[in-house]
Amino acid sequence: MSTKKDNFTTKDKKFMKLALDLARARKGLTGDNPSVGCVIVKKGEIISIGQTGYGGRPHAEHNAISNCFEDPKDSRMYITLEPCNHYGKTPPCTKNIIKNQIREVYYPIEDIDLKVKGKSSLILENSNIKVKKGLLRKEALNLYNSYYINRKKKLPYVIGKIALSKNKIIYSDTTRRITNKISDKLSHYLRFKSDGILITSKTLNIDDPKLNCRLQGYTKFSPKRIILDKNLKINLKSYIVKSIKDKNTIIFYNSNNKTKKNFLKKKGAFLINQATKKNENFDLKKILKKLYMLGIKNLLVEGGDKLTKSFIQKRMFNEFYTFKSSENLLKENKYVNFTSSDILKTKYGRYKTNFKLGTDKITIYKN
Ligand code: AOF
Ligand code: ZN
Repeated sequence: MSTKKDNFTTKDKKFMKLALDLARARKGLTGDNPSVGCVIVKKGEIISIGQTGYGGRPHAEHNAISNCFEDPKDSRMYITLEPCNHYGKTPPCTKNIIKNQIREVYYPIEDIDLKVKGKSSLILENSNIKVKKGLLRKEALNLYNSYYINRKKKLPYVIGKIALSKNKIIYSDTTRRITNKISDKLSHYLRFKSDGILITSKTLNIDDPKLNCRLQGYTKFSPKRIILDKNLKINLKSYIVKSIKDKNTIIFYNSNNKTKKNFLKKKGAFLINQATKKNENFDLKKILKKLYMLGIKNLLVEGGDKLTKSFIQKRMFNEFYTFKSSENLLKENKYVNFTSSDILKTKYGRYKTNFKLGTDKITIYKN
């Protein structure tokens, strides 16, 4: 049965939705490559599924074809993105599709990569394969928003996150924990989906954070740690410094402190001497450009108040999460307020979603 509007059947939508779910699940874990999902259907039954491999290869179509439990000859393939048609690090998926005599190929949108864009349908149709485009297009565009930002702007997709109490305190030296354990799981999920996590040396020295992903079994997906440390004030006894190895830590600095530089380099940190104007902080846009070049396609910013504000003011977060507890924190001893509530509304007021995790309220603002 096809719906009037778009000529796709309910079943088509179901299969493409599954392919999109597969792609979404692998999102953030495919490096330079977009995460693609693929479902192969024969006589109305699913005979295989596939996702882009960790790090970006093999491609989803290759994985799906290899995993078929029936000959894919005369089957229909649902892919979340135009299949590639070029020799990159892997051979063209179109060739694999033709070789396996797949009869019909459905994909919602074209690839933005100019090596690929718009050429696949002709290649497939020349081999008598029926191609249908546009199925769940809106959902696919939404999924590949970060890929488009990466490729078009040469910038990482940036997610910001802050935890605050009901009375908007983000740090108190009397109570360290602000939000609950379920919220913790979501923040670690955000780390799992990111290639890099950015903080300042000021936050590092106050909090001594671990910055890793502590979802059980997923620690190996912890993001690279990126520290903004203009004057190389990083505490050498901190957890982050102690756990530096194999360039898992990128430090931006602008200082002549040779002893500290050599110490950090020897430990295995990746040091970047980033010029700044006198008495000014780093140009965040330049930092993001460098990070993109270094392979950071999805960046999580777990800033303090100041860094977060700079990102909000420049609308440099693509998404921003607030994790708000239902409890007030005492304004005693040392504490830090979140000072960006108003500016957040003016800069990001248009698109936001709310939901509850236990008694915590999560709000996602979108650019
Ligand atoms: C697909 N399926 O799962 C993905 C695709 O260097 P290569 O061979 O890996 O090619 C990289 C390009 O392939 C990448 O820039 C993007 O255009 C496309 N990604 N294509 O058919 C996939 N991830
Ligand atoms: Zn491919």
